[in-house]
Amino acid sequence: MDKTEELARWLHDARTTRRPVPQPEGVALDLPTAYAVQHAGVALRLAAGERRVGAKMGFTSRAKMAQMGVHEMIVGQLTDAMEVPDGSPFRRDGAIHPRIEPEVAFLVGRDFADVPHAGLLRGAVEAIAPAMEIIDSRYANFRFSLADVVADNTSACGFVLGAWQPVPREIDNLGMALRVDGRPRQAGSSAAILGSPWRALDAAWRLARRYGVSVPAGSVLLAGAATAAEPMPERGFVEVEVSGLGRAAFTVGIS
Ligand code: OOG
Ligand code: MG
Repeated sequence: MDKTEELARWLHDARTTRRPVPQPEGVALDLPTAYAVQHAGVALRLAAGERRVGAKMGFTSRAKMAQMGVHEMIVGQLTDAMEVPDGSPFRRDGAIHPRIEPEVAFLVGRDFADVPHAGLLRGAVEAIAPAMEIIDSRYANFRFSLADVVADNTSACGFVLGAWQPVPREIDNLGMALRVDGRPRQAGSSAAILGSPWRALDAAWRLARRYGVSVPAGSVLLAGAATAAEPMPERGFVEVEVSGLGRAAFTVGIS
């Protein structure tokens, strides 16, 4: 096994056994290698029968960068096994130390590879939805460098999508609220996502091209959290509301 495969397998096993691994010491990955590890990890999931359904941006808001001490955007990959249908339960015992992020999702109607310029991608967006991402670092204490988190598929664990909506004319300042059992936990605006979630789409196109992330037509793209991530409670009804777009929810620990 080469180094890339070995690191991918190590992170894969951490995820499936729910045993976090220490942040690798003395192994300074460069970004192309880190993305190669991410690809190898996704390949392990695809080989196990999962399907690719989209991509996600990370660190598109200052709140997230400050929370994690990381200062560059990253892209990760989503599979069908990660989707938590709106309103359904999430198995918390299947994760290590999950956190929740309020996001918006785009439904992209063209393969990124067929779009010659980032600006042209906006016209290919078919719908938008209120969303939550569930992140769960495979590293102990959520401690990682930029390359470490890229290798760990950007902490991707789960995502919840509300109903798809036609894209409103203005999406640059939508109120975003994350609530647990009706109580506010995080609140922000879509403006926190690079000034506009459209910029997250542009950035996704650039990063996906640079690092060989495949985003076929019909993919979901998560734009990145508008606020800091919130630790997942042991139990409760977790809900995001995005003004003008609606809500998405899941339950944890309630049978
Ligand atoms: C990495 C994932 C960041 C976002 O929305 O900014 C992310 C992490 O914080 O563990 O998904
Ligand atoms: Mg996220």
